[in-house]
Amino acid sequence: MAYQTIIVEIEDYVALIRLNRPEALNALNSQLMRELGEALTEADRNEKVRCIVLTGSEKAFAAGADIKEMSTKNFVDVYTENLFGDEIERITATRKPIIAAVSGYTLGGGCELAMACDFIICADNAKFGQPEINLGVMAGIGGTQRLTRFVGKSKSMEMHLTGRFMDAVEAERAGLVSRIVPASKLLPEVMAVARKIAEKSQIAVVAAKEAVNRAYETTLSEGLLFERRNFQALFATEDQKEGMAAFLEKREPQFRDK
Ligand code: CO8
Repeated sequence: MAYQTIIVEIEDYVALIRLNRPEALNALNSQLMRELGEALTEADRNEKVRCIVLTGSEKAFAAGADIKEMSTKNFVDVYTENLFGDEIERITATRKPIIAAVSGYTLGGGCELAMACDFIICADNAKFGQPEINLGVMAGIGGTQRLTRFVGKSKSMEMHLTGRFMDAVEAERAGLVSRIVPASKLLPEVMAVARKIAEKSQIAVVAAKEAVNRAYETTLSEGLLFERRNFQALFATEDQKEGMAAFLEKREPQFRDK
């Protein structure tokens, strides 16, 4: 499919989706969010995709929702359109793992988009923030909830109320990102992680992703039960037999997603 605001490449079972509005530091407008949703739906369906990487440019993952596009809207517009509401849910509904490879400005809706992915690996030049307060508004696609779960109330509250940015080191220390890599190595590193995930049994990958995400949605006892059922269910797969046999036979497993 031809997109104007994103670029999609598929290689080695990994779909690399690049946000591509360099003139606006990848600000998220309606077209970009719609195209991203379509690309994720395609990637989820495509048998040649086993992991997804979402990235921007070295200067900006995304500098927020498009302020120009939003500036003329009133309450009725954003309420009726449910601006970006469906699109952000499309990201969390994606069954295959999505890694956010984040470099430079990752602000407002851009930070919220990265946090809606399954995990974030960032470059050493990354800057995270929820500066909507400076525009007389606030986060609207998950920032107050997801950032708080990632970094705790104090830091999240301070960031939402002051609009200050967090650098990569602070983000890693606070648990927002899984790790930091040099900006020039970001994409090769993240693609290597994605290829590693793509080699696993995809049944186990989806089951594990579902279970980790449950930790954000439910009580501990329900989450533990969900985990146990997924664990038990994996014993109905050929990949479990293959994975354990390969270990005992000291060879690499050949997973077939069965
Ligand atoms: N929207 C639209 N255009 C943008 C945005 C944006 N968020 N960010 C940058 N741009 C544009 C600039 O206007 C500029 O365009 P032009 O050259 O035509 O003037 C171009 O990108 C380059 O930007 P700068 O010249 O400002 O670059 P600097 O390196 O000087 O500064 C900054 C970089 C610090 C990132 C600066 O651009 C900035 O502060 N951007 C805005 C950051 C921001 O406030 N983000 C939050 C936006 S609101 C939001 O995300 C709401 C989320 C909730 C969504 C709910 C549903 C919609």
